[in-house]
Amino acid sequence: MTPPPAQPKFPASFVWGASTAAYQIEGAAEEDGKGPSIWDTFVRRPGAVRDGHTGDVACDHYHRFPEDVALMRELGLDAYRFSLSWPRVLPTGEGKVEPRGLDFYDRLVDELLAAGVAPTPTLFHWDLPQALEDGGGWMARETAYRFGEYAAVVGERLGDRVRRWITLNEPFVHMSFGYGFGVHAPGRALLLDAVPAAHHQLLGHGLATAALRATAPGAEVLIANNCTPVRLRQDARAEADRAGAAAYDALHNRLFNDPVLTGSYPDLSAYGLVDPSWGGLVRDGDLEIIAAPLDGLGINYYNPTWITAPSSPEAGLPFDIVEPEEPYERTTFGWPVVPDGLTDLLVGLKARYGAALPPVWITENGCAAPAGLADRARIDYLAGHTGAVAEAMERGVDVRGYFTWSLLDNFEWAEGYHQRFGLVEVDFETQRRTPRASFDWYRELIAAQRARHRG
Ligand code: IFM
Repeated sequence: MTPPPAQPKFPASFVWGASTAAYQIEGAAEEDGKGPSIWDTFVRRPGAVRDGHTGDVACDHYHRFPEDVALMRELGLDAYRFSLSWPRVLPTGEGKVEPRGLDFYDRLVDELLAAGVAPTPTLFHWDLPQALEDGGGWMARETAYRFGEYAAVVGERLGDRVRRWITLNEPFVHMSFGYGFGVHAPGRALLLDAVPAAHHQLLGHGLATAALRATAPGAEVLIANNCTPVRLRQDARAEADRAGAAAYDALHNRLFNDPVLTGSYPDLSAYGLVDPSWGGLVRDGDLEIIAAPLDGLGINYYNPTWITAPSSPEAGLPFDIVEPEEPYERTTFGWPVVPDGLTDLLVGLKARYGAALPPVWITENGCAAPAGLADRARIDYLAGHTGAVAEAMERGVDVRGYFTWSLLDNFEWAEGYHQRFGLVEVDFETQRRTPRASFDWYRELIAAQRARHRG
């Protein structure tokens, strides 16, 4: 096992955490008045999810959360990032609150606090109430207002005990996979016409930020953006490749970071969006709402993206995504393992946004590794990436915490249960939880960091 003492020293206040999401772990898909979400619908579409897996039961966390919180306590976590299922709280996304749904999160928060783990809820991790999707989903501006109202309901109930909140998880991935390519729920393949789903999620973020601050005194509000450093291949450095890389960076990273940090959208003219209101989509005052000052920027990092100019002028996008030349290790998902990409990303954010960059939180980072308990690959991944965070901090980036993805093996969206991201193995037949070697490694890392500050 990689010895934790080889790890760099993080500040005493650094927060060590782990992340999950409601649809990926809770199960209880139809229990206690919960309404259907777009994922409950999507998983039933033939061929949508590998082997027809669903999140109906998942890790049965809805019933087993005390056992899961006990694992967090054993791990020594400072904080736990989970998401609330919007249709568990508001079965149709608006109007009548389902008290049993809200009670579940109330109990979870209390259990976490009793274990000394700070609850860090995300309000939206892709499981939109189906009723709202029926009205247009995030393509409809009204959904942003419904999201603000939902945030107020949750803030009122949990705001006396929750300090740090995350509004949205990875709006880029939800827009592109869910509305652009249709490989995630709601399964709409609108390609570039999916851009309203970006603006409306961001507007929802701004409205939810205000609602949380109004209902939860002292709330600290973050957004969790999936970010990727954009790289060029060694053999492809022509101007056209650079333009492709800039266009990709604008779509994946800047479309979601610029408005919340600077109150403006990046240049998307490479995508045909030339007029500043994007055909009336962006209304007067929207960007002021979206740019409400944040207490932190959450970053979900998995790997860089290599880009070239589009291979043919007829290609629908102003870039091609290509493979790197370097023979990187790969996760079982096939994603390259590139810890220094995380350092580059963080240092790049600081260079781009300067004083406008609030404290950064790594809200997700982890890997899918082969099944089994001796997950050497995950230990190496975590050691490399926590080291990369320390390197960025040495280079002046204010990083406040690190949440690994994920505490438990769980429902990995279109991959079903085939990709195992957990520090804890879950046997989906018996629901037995077994900590892996990476669990012990992370526990020892956290303990060693604490000991260093005591000693
Ligand atoms: O499982 C997902 C999570 O829901 C969002 N970020 C990436 C993870 C791994 O694919």
